[in-house]
Amino acid sequence: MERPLGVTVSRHIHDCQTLHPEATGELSSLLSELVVAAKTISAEVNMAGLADILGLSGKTNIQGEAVQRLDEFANNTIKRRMARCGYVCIMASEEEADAIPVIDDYIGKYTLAYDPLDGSTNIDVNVNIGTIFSIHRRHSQIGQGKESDLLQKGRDQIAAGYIVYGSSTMLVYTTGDGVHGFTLDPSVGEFFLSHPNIKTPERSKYFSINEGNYNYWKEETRRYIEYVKSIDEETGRPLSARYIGSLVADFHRNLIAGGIFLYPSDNKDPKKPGGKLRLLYEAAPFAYLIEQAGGRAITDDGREIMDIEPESLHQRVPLIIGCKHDVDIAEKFLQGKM
Ligand code: AFP
Repeated sequence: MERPLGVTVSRHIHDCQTLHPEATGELSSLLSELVVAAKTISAEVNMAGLADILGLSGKTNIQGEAVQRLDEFANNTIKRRMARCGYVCIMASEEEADAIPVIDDYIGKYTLAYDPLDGSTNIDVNVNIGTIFSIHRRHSQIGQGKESDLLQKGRDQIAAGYIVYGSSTMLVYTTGDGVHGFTLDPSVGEFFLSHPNIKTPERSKYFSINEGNYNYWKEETRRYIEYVKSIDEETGRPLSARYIGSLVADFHRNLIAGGIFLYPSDNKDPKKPGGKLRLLYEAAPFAYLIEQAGGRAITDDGREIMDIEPESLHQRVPLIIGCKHDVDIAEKFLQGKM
């Protein structure tokens, strides 16, 4: 029996490029290189449990290669591939303190910020994890990119997306023409379009927050969470609670099924008053995706995530993200207006 002819991610990226007559094809090529990195990481993630079984003293696998921690493997896979792809001038990784230069002969016109394996505490227990990426056009003119090229606000992204390694591997991305999702068919090693033009539901079914932090939250946050848990049939409350602890997985579920995710500021750690999540690698790319899908992303002090000018590579921000209707209500609570 013939297989149906699916739309591959490369075909889709190319078709989106034709919507922009000024495009040179470089962004499409950059995205295609990222797709290859994603497939490589996906294959390794699928072997996660086996690596230990096959490894000798946890150090070498059966081929005599070093068994790396998965997050280190993912970071190196993206770094090495993108540093010589020819389309990037500088990178920043959630795993590395400083900006990452590219190879001198391969300097391009884009910047790449990425979280190679988000949700890494879930790796060892076979729970969904993911890769997140965010792309900007460089500001500086020539040579290696500068850190300032990476410190651009979310509103200026030209592409963003994530790969979720779950019951199947999915890639979801936007270049500003909607949000599109692809599922990896491992039998042919190709991502096929499975979720064209994703729109997040108008209203949330789920709320996602680490309630273990309840006593560290501000009073306004506590009141909002009490509100979503209170019973009111007319407005569909209580919402159901779902929290995986991998932002990629929590975001993906809420994007498709409808939900609001919160990682608010708290007083748990005086060194991290702005919550836990990073602006460049987590909040900004997801804000771009959710806006493209019809939702909204803010901080708990009323700023639009997309409009925040980053001050440093690893800056943290409080994040409230999901269905617009629910983010609007959360905003009122967080500003003490409800
Ligand atoms: P790890 O990569 O250290 O597991 O952190 C994951 C994460 O950055 C994000 O993916 C989760 O939403 C969030 O942290 C979970 O944080 P808590 O464990 O504090 O709830």
